[in-house]
Amino acid sequence: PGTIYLKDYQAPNYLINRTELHFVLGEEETLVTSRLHLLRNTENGDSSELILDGQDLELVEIYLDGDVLDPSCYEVGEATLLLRDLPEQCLLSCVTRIRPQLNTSLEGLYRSQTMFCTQCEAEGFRKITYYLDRPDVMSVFTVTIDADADRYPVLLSNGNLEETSLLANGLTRVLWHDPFPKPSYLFALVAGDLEHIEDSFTTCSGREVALRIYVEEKDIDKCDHAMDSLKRSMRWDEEVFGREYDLDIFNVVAVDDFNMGAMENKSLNIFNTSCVLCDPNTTTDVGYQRVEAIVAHEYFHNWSGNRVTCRDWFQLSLKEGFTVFRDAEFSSDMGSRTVKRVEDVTLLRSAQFAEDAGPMAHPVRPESYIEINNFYTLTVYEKGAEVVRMIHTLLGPQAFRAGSDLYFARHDGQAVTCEDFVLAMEEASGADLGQFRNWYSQAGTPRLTVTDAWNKEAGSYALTISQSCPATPGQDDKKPFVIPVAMGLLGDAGNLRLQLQGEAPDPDTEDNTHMVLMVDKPEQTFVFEGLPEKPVPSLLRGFSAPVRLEFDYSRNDLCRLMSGDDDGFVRWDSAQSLGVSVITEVQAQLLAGDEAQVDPLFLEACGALLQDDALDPAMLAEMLSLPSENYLAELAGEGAADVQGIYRARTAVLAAVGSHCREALEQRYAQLAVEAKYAATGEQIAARSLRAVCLNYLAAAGASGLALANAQFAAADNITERLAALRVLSQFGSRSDWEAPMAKFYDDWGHETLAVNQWLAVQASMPDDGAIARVRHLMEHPDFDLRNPNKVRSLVGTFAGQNPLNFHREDGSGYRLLRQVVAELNSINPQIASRLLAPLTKWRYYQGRAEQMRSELELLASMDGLSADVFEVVSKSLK
Ligand code: DPP
Ligand code: ZN
Repeated sequence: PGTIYLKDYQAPNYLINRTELHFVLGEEETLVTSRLHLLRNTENGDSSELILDGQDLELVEIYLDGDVLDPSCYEVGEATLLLRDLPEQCLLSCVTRIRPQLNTSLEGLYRSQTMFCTQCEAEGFRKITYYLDRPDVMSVFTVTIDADADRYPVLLSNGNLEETSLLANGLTRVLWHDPFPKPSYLFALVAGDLEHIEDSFTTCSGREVALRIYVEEKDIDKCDHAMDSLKRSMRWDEEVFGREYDLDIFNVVAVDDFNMGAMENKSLNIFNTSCVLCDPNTTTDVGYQRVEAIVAHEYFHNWSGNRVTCRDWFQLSLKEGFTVFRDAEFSSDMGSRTVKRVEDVTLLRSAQFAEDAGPMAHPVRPESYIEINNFYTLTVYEKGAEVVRMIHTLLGPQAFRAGSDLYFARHDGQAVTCEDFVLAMEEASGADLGQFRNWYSQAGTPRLTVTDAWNKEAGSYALTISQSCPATPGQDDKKPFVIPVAMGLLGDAGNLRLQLQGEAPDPDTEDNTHMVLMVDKPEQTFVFEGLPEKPVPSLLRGFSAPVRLEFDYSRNDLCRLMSGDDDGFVRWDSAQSLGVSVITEVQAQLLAGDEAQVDPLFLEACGALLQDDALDPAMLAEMLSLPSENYLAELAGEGAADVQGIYRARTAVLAAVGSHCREALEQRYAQLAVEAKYAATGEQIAARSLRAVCLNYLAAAGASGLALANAQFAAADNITERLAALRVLSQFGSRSDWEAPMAKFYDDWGHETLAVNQWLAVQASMPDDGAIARVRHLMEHPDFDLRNPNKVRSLVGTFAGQNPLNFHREDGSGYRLLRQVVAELNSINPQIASRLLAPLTKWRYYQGRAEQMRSELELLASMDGLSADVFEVVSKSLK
């Protein structure tokens, strides 16, 4: 497979102004007739040759302007259709035969259970018909679908339904027309025997929009939360971004077999069932929040993605980074802003930082790829959103909104670049984002090293901040970034007034305790004056930039920030840092053969937190959660992560806190019991999350915690509490503790796919010696299916990603298991195979494991028939 470069971008030499498609859906095969209204793109030369994309297609007929095309005028290649001597304007028509029933890649048109559905982003449309399958070719689509009336009473595509008729042969025919030009990746089709719920939304200008969610009949009661979320998203986008919906209909369809979470096809969003269905017995609290966020994300794409789309796939973050920023703002407004921020930063630091330090590291706007599917990454999405957030911080909310308005107004109906976005932000605000653009072009996580100096006589305090960025593949030397460092200074009685040396006091704010320092040079010193005492610096408030920050805090300083800072994020982050430092210390003690001695300071800090009734329980739950094993491994650095040591130390700290704070934990646990019927309200969710944290500590500390977990499992009226109990029992108990409840869970909920998936995940993350045999055994379970991405992710993905102790077993059996599954999936579903592989690519991190991990990668590399997806990840990570 070859490499594609951003620098080679060329505009298409033909445009497709109108696209008419006719599908005849059958049980063996589907016939697709296309009518493409082509127009030469004279801006881009006058070549009469056109190369269309096409994959796994059988070309049955081909016509030009109504006449059969002479075979000398075209050539069918492996993944192309080459056309010669095309007139400047013409109608090209093709009939292709495809076999959706055999399509296990879940790209293009395929079967999921009893229905037909599509997934065309990024390059799936070429598996439907020959086309210019690239986002800068925008076309008005008209779609006719013929299908068996009994089997497929529901036939959907983008835009408006214009006609329905019954054909003589027992087929229904529908005609859909989408007035908005769109790229092929936003095309969608669904056919099935589906039920739907319906609601409506009145837009700010008074248009009535019909909202429908389509699901299999058995799931019809699980749609309400998604519908409410959709309406909230539509209102929020009007209020906060001034974006109104533009058609009279908006459809959502839930499908079981789906590679991604969901897809923003114009007016026909297709969702993975796991990201849209909600029921207290199948969906956890976190799941409810995820559904709200993803419904919003896909809806927001209607403007940031669909009305204004990407010129090429290197610009993916243009729509994804911006839309993740938008959905994060939405979630913050719907719930707790600080908790949402903590969740996002946790993901960024434990997974995106690792990606940015690994063999697949790439800039937010990559410069090359082999397989674009490999670039739907945490870097493009989450770091991309952080870059947009920094622009928001630099410009302020009003200028940012002006920039967003200008961007949408100027580029409506166009396919544009990240540069166009930045230009609109600059023009609307007057800001110079020249150097800021390095965030788009340079990979790697910048490191900020901060030192301080206190001058008692002068009452001045100096912070010296230096930045650097490690080399990443293809980028050895990095230019300095523009890094907004939001900060404050904490004194004995609270946050201190900030006065920078050489700057006039800010007349607007009497109580000036917060500021954003612009770090844009390799090293800078900021001096604060007029201070009554030596402060503790509160740095990177709200995680104002996606960087690693190093400052030599004492444990006392961290405790002070934890309890006394104005910024919720810094309070949480200080608790994390304290946790890291304590766990690392215990790890060294255990390694030396000593007993674990957990610093009493930490135990008391946890105790104090538990007594803090003023803190939001959701926030308290976050502050009391120890850093994850993965994050600790990431912090250990290359060649130094000792998973067993980390696990033992972390468990010892859990147990120590559990014993030390037993009374307070038991008290909180009891107090927070939710008596009311399950509801996914902020208050209930907060209570359950803090209870789960308490239960975890108590169970780590011994039998009484396990007894509580058992009682919780028996009494729960929802999956959140059931799973929390099962998790605790299976993490800290012995077989006799978890065996019966594990079996009971399946007996009770085995008929609910989404519940079974989580049951698989709990078992995949168990730390005991039987884990690998258990995962292999579960792969034989009648409910497991290698063709279903959700099942694979739940069982194998969780095992490799969330069970470090067993994945990294010394005998290499964890690696072997993953390699075998990837090898099998390579031909079934390359996209999922390549994603699953990620944990093996981190071979540089793990102490004493590099050879074993590499050798599994090498085995994959030597396989016949390796997909481009897996090839790219394997070959880059072996470099
Ligand atoms: N469906 C994916 C998303 O919305 C890709 N566009 O992020
Ligand atoms: Zn998206």
